[in-house]
Amino acid sequence: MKIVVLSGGVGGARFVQGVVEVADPADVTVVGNVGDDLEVLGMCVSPDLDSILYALAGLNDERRGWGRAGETWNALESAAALHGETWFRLGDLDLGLHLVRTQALRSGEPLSAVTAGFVRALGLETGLLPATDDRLRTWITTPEGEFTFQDWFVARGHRDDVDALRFEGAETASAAPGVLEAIDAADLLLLAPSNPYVSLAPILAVQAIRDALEHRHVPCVAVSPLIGGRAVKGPADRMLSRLAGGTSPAHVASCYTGLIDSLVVDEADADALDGLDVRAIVTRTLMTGADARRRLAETALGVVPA
Ligand code: FO1
Repeated sequence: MKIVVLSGGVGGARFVQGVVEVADPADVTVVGNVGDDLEVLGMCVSPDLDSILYALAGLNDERRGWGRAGETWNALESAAALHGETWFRLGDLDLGLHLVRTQALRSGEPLSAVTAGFVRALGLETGLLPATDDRLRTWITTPEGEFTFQDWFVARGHRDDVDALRFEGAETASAAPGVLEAIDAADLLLLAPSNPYVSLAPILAVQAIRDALEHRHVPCVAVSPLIGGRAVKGPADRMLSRLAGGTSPAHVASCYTGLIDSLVVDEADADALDGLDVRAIVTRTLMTGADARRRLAETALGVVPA
């Protein structure tokens, strides 16, 4: 069964790990968000693609959710001593990847080709594609002004309420090579339990990807990132309250109108299915460890008979 997963970083990467553990990894293609990408100390950083890459390769820091296990921070400390910028923490192991990517991008290689090179180098069978090779950046409008995604998320600790989002470059962005072909060939489409506004909306803002999902001939299943109406981590619940008017499964599904057939929701939300206009699949969604993430992936895959 061929599967395409649209995913953001941390929570999405954990889910993707579960999917490749219960399906043939070679049959899975992950399309990652690039709206969070930024330049730090001259390095081109793609946090969500990297979280997925590290998770697939088993190099990820499970507890932190981003970056590499066993990381050290010597380069960052050296930069700090020289009054360099350190608000966005790049570890020593992580830096190697950013160096290679930055050189390749500056020499004109597209992000999809650079990412495919990393997948090959790490011996992975799963496809990992950026949503687009074009420049697409998420901007967050708050009562304090408009900020780039990482300024708002990391530097300001996502404390400001969000009034609106803007995906710079999305109007003219094309899907990266392979994305539409993978969607077209898929037997199942999955939306990872990522933040609908800042992780999945930038992918869906690429019109050709949205169109491909709208015109799908196979089931599309989203996994809600909320448990009992609360985010496990991060600002998804606050954003849903403010931008969608609530945190029920119906509010989550309203972010994906016309794009999904089923929503996987936690048992804690089983009593709050009023107004949900897609099929609900109720299970335990907290990915506490390898078993839990595999069970969640199996439930999502269960929509298509084996
Ligand atoms: N998140 C933080 O909260 N603080 C950081 O300093 C930070 C550094 C970082 C470096 C590389 C990387 O791949 C991810 C990093 N993240 C950091 C995570 C990232 O900002 C977000 O989790 C994602 O962009 C949201 O999906």
